[in-house]
Amino acid sequence: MTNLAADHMLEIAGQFDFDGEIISLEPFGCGHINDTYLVKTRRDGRQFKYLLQRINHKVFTSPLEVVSNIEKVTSHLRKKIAAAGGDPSRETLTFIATRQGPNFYISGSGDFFRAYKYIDRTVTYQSADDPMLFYHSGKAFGRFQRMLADFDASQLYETLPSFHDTRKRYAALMTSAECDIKSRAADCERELGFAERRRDIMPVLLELKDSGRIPERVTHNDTKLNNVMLDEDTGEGVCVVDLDTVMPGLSLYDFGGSIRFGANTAAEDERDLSRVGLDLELFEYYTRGYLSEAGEILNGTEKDYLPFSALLMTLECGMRFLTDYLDGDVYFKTAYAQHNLDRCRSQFRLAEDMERKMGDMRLIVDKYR
Ligand code: GN1
Ligand code: MG
Repeated sequence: MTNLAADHMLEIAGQFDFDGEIISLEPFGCGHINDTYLVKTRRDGRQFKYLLQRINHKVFTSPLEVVSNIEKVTSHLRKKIAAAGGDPSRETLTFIATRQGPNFYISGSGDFFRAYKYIDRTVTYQSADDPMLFYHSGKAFGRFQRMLADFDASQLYETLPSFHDTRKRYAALMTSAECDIKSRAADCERELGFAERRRDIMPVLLELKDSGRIPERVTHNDTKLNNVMLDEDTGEGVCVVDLDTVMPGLSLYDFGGSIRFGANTAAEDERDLSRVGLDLELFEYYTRGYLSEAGEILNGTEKDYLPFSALLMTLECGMRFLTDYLDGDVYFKTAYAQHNLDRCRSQFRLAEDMERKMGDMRLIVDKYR
């Protein structure tokens, strides 16, 4: 961050009702969409930490609706956590209001900011080197799902319409390939063919929802391992974060999304495809943790489709990266020219491995359902 940008951010941070005087402000985390900063303050010799975020309003075109969804969901969670004897200020997100009152600030340039209390003594991981960490993330997302099971999904805005509509994601990919505005489609013939051969499975979860076999729920929709804060000493799940995409959705989006990111033997953007694959041990740890919390609220069809959801969410993510590559990298942050194409290739390799291991995944789910 340049000094000028730092000055600007300090001015923005000054709008929020943080406790004490700001002593530092640093870029934080590694999200692909929003910009996050860690703010430290001091009062009477005590230090406090906060997260300040700029919401990407090209992606979230109605940031007020995003904030409203999070207010409703966290206040529901707060009650549930307190009733269970937990600590709501640690186990769910707490907004820090602006000095004017609302939980957001719109800067002169039209940028949209909000701030949260930082959750102390927790850590996040990009990969589960110890499978128990993944078990604990499964428990945390399972508990999140269970605590929201009685929340009326129709109270929430659909802030990113059709976010996990895999039929539309597939159609969008084909449109981008046809328009080919960056003349990149020729580099991706193999990847486009890979998606095309799987066209028939795109509507499977949507059809289950439409026929009433699986219910619409309140879901997180971006259940990456790095979106759960784990206790730095015990490794246990403390708080599910990044609630921007909380919307009506399917439990299977959340389970599948977690497996896609966390049970991969390599990183999401690994270029050496021989390293990419589904780690069945990690799959088992997550499934065990997740079902120990969410098992009682899921119906039989939801459980039947857990392994399939991992495949479909991985395909979806690969298609989204490929679409963005074809469109000229306008959605996801990228670190180099072919980053989105590499991400797509890696996701498709993982999807292929999941297809091979579908039977093994089913046997594992059967042990814990
Ligand atoms: C984005 O910003 P981040 O990293 O939390 C994306 C997710 C993708 C993910 C892929 C709003 O999440 O849907 O699965 O990248 N978020 C949005 O890593 O599109
Ligand atoms: Mg995130």
